[in-house]
Amino acid sequence: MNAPFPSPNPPASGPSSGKPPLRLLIAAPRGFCAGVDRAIEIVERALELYGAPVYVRHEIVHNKFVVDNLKAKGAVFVESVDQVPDGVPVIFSAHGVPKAVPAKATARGLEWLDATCPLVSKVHRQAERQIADGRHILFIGHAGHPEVIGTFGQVPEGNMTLIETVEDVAAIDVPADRELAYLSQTTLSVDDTAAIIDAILARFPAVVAPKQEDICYATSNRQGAVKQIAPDCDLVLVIGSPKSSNSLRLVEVAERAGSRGQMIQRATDIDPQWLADIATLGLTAGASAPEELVNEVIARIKELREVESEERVTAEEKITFKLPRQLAR
Ligand code: 0K2
Ligand code: SF4
Repeated sequence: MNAPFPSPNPPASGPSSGKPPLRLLIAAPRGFCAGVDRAIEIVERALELYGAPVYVRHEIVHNKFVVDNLKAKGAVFVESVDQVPDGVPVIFSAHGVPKAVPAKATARGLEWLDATCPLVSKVHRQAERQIADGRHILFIGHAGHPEVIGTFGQVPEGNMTLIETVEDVAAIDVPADRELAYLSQTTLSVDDTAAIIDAILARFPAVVAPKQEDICYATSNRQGAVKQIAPDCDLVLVIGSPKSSNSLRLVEVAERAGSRGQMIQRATDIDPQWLADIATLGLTAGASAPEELVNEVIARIKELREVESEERVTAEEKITFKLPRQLAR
């Protein structure tokens, strides 16, 4: 006989949950990298040291959840140093800034802290060195991205040409006797960048390469992890912001590896219909997306399906970066 009322505590999952099974493949590494950890810690430590408000130029990293948490602690986010009141410290985001930005802050007598990832700063120093050695730089990156704007702002105007695609290489217009070097944004597609570099080398065999790859370890490890799971997945969810270059690249990698890819900012973005007909779901998170959001998404998926999960680890990451000396304890 059927019970007159539904049980007050129905099983959330399990064989009797009645939910269809779903295999969940979770990519690792995923989520926060060392540069993001450091940038967020800089804002938190600055709030402790100076007290609120502390101003931050641009989203410290491209993640609304991170930014909202820091706002709640007293950080104020602006797009220009001009918006920072006198006497209040300002922090520059992980993506880096043109040289003119700290110069303006100094000229105004503002105290400033630089949360630029050391791996982005390394590209800045290489750009300066290539210019000092008399070379013109071919810079592989995405127009309008703050990291690209910051790196272009390390050298005098007219010394760097932006290359976004293989087609752009054919259109490069620099005097034949000008020595060339190439550099790149840290958060690009490993495969697209390799194709662009091949095209540059084919046209300019004498071009000077960076000492070490500019695409950072976190970007390439997260792409490698998605490549490993995507062929087994019907859909890969990427937790990240549409502004986040490294996260957008993970969606592309999933799609090129034979799955579908979908970016979500948090669990509430999941349309249950996406899961309706699938057997295997992949999950990863961009370098600016906290693990808290990964856990939230897993919990939501478990509300919808009977989940059997497996984490696939393709690399170990142990790298950490020191804080700026003003904040070192
Ligand atoms: O991937 P993006 O450069 O757009 O930046 P985020 O999503 O904020 O990730 C942190 C990386 C910052 C610098 O590389
Ligand atoms: Fe640094 Fe790479 Fe993280 Fe960007 S994605 S903050 S370059 S470690």
